[in-house]
Amino acid sequence: MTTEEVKKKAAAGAKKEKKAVNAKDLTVDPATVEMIERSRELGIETIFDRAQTMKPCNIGLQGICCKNCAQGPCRLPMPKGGIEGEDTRKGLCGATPETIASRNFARMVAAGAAAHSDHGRGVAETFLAAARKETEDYKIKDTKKLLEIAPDYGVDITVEGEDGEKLARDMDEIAVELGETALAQWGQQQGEVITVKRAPAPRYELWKKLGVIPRGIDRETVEIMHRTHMGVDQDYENMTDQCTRASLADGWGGSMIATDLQDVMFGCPYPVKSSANLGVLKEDHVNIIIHGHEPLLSEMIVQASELPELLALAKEKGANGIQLSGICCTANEILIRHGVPLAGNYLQQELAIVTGAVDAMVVDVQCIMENVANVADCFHTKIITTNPRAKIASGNTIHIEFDEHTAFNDAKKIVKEAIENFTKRETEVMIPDYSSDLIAGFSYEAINYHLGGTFRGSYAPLNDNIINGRIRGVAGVVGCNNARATHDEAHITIVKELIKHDVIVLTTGCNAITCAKVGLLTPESAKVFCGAGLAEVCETVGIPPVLHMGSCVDNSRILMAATEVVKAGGLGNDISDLPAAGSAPEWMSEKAISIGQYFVASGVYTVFGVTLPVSGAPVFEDHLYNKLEGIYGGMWDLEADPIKHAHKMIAHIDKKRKALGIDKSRERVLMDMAARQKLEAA
Ligand code: NFS
Ligand code: SF4
Repeated sequence: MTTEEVKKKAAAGAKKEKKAVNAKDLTVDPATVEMIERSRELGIETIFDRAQTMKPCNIGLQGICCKNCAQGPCRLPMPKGGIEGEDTRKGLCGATPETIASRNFARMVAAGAAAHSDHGRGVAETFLAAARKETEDYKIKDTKKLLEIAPDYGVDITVEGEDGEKLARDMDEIAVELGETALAQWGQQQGEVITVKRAPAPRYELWKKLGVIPRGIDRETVEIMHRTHMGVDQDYENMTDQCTRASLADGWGGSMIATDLQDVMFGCPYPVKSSANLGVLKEDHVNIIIHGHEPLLSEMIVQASELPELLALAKEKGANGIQLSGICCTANEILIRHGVPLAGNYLQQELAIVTGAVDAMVVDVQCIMENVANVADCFHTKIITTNPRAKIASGNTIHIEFDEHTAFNDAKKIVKEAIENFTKRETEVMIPDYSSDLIAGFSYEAINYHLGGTFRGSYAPLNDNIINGRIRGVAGVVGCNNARATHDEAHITIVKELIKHDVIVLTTGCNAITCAKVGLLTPESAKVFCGAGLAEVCETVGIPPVLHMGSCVDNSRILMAATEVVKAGGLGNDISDLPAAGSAPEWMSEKAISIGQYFVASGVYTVFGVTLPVSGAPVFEDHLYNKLEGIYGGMWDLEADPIKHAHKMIAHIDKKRKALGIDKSRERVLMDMAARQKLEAA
């Protein structure tokens, strides 16, 4: 389509808006500003426009709309001015606001845990196929990691020789048994999800005492669906316990197993260089964007796009090469293992297509906006769906099913489709000229190596720097973008505020992409943005102050890093003792709720931005925000203001430093710094 035709077509589909909000008020990312403006110039409607024309429902926002049976929906909005005296609000069946809000919350946990875990199941199935050599396309690549994790799954890595000596066990045998054990965690009915035992011993014992250790990954999610059916669990505390079981089955189960097995198949990530933002697209290349979550697909596409025959085909079609890039967590997966650049985060998916330079957007599962199909329809861009779970009904997408047994061939077909499409570009290409350098790929193993100095080193040097006060604490800042908040603003403000106060940041998901775009994933940024203590550590070790650990499934890496810190000693006995906090500044996905719950149950104070759908049920809200601290040592919080948000985390970190008796050391470091700066100034 020519540019004029695009305008006509878009105008026919778009709703007329009153007055467009200035793009600069919708995002702090200059590339996104340019592309919002471009979309408007072409008359193409995006989520940024729809967020203006459609406001959220005030009752749903408070979490107190129940539609779990056909006598409802029953809506129990907070009376203006709050509750005076007894709260008499009830649904038809008598359900209280606490019951309704906790049921809705639990269903979010179930959906989030299911999304992560179903991803994990697919990985486990493919892993097993690879181990049994039923597929040529996937291999057991990282045998070092295989041997490291096998014992955690109860898999022997040695066999007894004839004289009783220990001999190395056959690698294929180990892999098959590991795959079988991993896959069995989903359907297991009794006992414990095996990887939960990786938590620090006191944490594991606490869970055991509370009776919240997940029995099987699928079972806990199904039980949430049962409990939230009309007329079942009507006790918000009991419901929260089930949220814990299902979320632990995610974070310490499905997600953790996914990360483990992906690392063994595709390699454990170590730091790589790359770049981020829409400027990574190349006008003279075939641009393929991979969007979604599962590395099973993207790993094959990375390989296919390097095939000489396909590169030759691209040349033949007039392109100078094939440029792969990613959006959302698929982007993070192929970045941390191959250095493939990041095109953008969640809210940039439609805008990537608006550049006119994307020949194919290949999607699998999760966080894919249905509207990409409408935007693509205004251009030559092909949307290629690949997963049988995730098709788009729109007539202008194509489905090339991706099967683990024929994966490489499927990937070749997809890449070829994109190359053929390169010649069909008609609309003027407009790629915003923004991209930033980055270093990513800090698995907990890599952090160990960087801070410890040897592969089998330990977290002791990190702990020392926390104890001596140069590093004030550790924050995990993760999660989505949300069209109800200014794109990227809270992410950047919170992370900068944290590192300015000497809090080192571990990041994943769309937060990681935001940090990448503003240069926070470079060692050089330490000098510019960090407090003196953290800057000194980063400069000495040569690491960025914000460590990119991968996708949202890789939040399990943060749990493992926290566990390593506990093990290294000197900072208490459990994750809840650590000067640490979690944050999801711009969350929107149900996965984030599952993640939040497993962080909290793991002992982490976890602050969400934007909103949480519990404000209409004050007793349940108090349970999440306050009471859980007495049970788990971690609790939820909500703070939409980014500066206050960061300072709530810092206050919690300081509270933990004080409890550990290391608050004074920090004062000494700061005095040292001041003294040194004075000397330097003199
Ligand atoms: Ni996480 Fe990753 Fe992004 Fe949110 Fe979606 S991509 S799995 S859910 S939007 S961070
Ligand atoms: Fe209303 Fe109760 Fe039915 Fe919910 S379960 S819709 S509160 S009657």
